Amino acid sequence: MGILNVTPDSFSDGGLHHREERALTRAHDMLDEGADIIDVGGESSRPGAEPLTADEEWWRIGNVVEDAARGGAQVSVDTYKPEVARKALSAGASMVNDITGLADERMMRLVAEHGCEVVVMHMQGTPATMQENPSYEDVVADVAAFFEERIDAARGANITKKNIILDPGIGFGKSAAHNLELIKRLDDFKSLGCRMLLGASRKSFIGAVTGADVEHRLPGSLAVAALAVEKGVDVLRVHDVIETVQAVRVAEAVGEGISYDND
Ligand code: HH2
Repeated sequence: MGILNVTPDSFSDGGLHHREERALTRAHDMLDEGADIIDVGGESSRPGAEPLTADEEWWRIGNVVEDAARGGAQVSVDTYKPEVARKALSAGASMVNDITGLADERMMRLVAEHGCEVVVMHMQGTPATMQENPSYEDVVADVAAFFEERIDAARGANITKKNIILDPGIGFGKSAAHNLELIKRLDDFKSLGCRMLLGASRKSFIGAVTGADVEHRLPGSLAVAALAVEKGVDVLRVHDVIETVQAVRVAEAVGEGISYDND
C-alpha cells in the first residue's frame, strides 16, 4: 500500500504531493513500482495535527481518488469521516482506512452497506494529544482486546471478517517501546483471524532507535517491513514502494524458498 498524502503538513511528505497533478503522478509511479493499493489521505494525523472539515478534506482528495480509481488502481481512502468515505466510495475507492477503528456508527453502516474492505486501526487518544503520555497494562494484550471488541461490533453490523484488516496503529498513542513491543509480537494478533496491516514507514520510533531524521529512515523502515512479513502481516503501508517491494520479495523468498535455474 503506497501512501499518498495530499496534504501540506504530513510528517514526512507534507507539501510534496499537495498539488493535484503531482499527486496523480505519484500515484502512477507507485503503481509502476509495484504497489497494489494507493492510500489517499487529505488530513494529516501527525501528533498535534488539527482536524479539517469534511468539505475541506474532500476538496483536497476528490479528484485524486477519482482519477486514481479510473486509472485502475485499488484506492483506499484514509479518513475517519463518513461523509468523506461515502464520496470516495462513490468515486471508485474500495477500501476505507479508518484510524479511529470504526468509532463512528455511521462509518460502520457505510462500510457494511458498500461491502468494502476496511482497515480498523488502534489509537489511544486523539492525534491532538495522543503522544503526551501513552500508557498500557500490556500494550499487545490491550490492542488485542480492542481488536476483539471491534471485530464483534463490525460483525454485529454485518461487516464480514474477510473485509476487516487489523492495524495496531504504530505511533498512535504509543511510546517507542510500545511500538517495538507491538512489532515484536505482531504474530500474536494472527489468532484473531483477520488480515493485518502495518504502517511503520519513516515513523519516529525509528528515529528514537537510530537517531536518523525523517528523511533518512528508509533502512529502518525496510527492517520493519521484512520482520512484519515474517510475522504474517498482509499489507504494508509505506512511502518507499520500490525499495519495500524488494525487501518483501527477499523476506518472502527466505520464508517460502524459491528455485533458481543457475543455482
Ligand atoms: N499512519 C499514518 C496515517 N494513516 N493509517 C493506518 N491504517 N496505519 C497507520 O499507521 C497510519 C495511517 C501517519 O502517517 P502519514 O500518513 O505518513 O502521515 P500524516 O498522518 O502526517 O499524513
